[in-house]
Amino acid sequence: MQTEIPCMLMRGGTSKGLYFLASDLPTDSCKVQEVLLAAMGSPDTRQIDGVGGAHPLTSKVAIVSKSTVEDADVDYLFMQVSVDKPEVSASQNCGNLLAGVGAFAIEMGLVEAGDGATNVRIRMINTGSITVSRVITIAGKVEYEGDARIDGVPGTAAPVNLYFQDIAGSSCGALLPTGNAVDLIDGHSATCIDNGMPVVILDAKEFGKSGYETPDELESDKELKSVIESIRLKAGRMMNLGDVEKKTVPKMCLVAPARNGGHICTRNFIPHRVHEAIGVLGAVSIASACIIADSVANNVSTAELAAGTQTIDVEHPTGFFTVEITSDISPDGSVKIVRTALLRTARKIMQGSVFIPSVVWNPK
Ligand code: NQM
Repeated sequence: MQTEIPCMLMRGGTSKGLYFLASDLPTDSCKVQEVLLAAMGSPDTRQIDGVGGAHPLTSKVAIVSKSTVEDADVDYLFMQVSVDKPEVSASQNCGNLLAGVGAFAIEMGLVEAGDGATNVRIRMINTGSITVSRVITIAGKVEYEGDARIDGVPGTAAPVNLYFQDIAGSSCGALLPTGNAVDLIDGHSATCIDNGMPVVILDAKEFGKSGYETPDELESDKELKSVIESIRLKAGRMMNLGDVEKKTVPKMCLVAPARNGGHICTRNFIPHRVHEAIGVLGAVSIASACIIADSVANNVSTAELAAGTQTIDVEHPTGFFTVEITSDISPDGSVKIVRTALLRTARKIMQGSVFIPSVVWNPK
């Protein structure tokens, strides 16, 4: 008999994945990984024997439980399930799947819904940081429908507002983990930054690219990918992430001047496929780099170097990602990011059970 595990399939922002209660999964973390691989149908480029969508952005998992700390309502552990390798990684956060966590927590009775909207305090276990997610709730139920629109998702839905505080250095220990706004890696200028997601920012021009290529054009350029991977492996060590060969961080971002009215144009390697849009915390890190003097991002962006609150529009292959950023200048003159806020949407697509072959997990 196959093992039946309750779960929900949700779109969170521009990603999609399975949402589980931690209590429905095995207690042993190795077993959890085997179960998630089987649920998604990995390793297999088509993920034909599971629910994964044959792309890293649709091969994601959120594991949610009541929080064990006082200042959060729920704990959220993000797991990236590799499509074509038998690998599951907890080395990064996912701000897109995060957009569905508040709704899932309310639906599963972990958080009581307020009238009109409910603020859910979510501890992101992967990095230990806390975010507040504002979910629209009407008469005690999550409202998924509404007028909010985000680029990369057709149609409209109810808004999910996400607020981040103190996420600088959450994976690498510092906003600028190398101590510099710019480093030279393999002869290229690189800004290594972590404001919620470790990202290495590179000037597309230095790589013979315009920065306006399509994801397919960039993905099919094998030489470019190998040059970028070589920089990534070195940057990973410089950013206190150790050997990142099997990790999904740091992300690699090619930047160019905005050309559609935004502040900067981006193409993101996550890290081996090119994003059709942009990751949430990836966008937060890149927007933060835009207001750091001399960074690779600042050099091509039109963002102002002033402290205070400003809105930064990050262009990506399918539109814009807008980050509201509040910054301060520390006594030593360095930039301190105080708070960021952004808009996502999420939708419950399916609720039921995923069936796992008993050879993978048979708890009876
Ligand atoms: O950066 C893609 C996504 C992500 C992650 C990635 C994300 C984030 O679009 O917070 O959302 O792996 O870079 O889901």
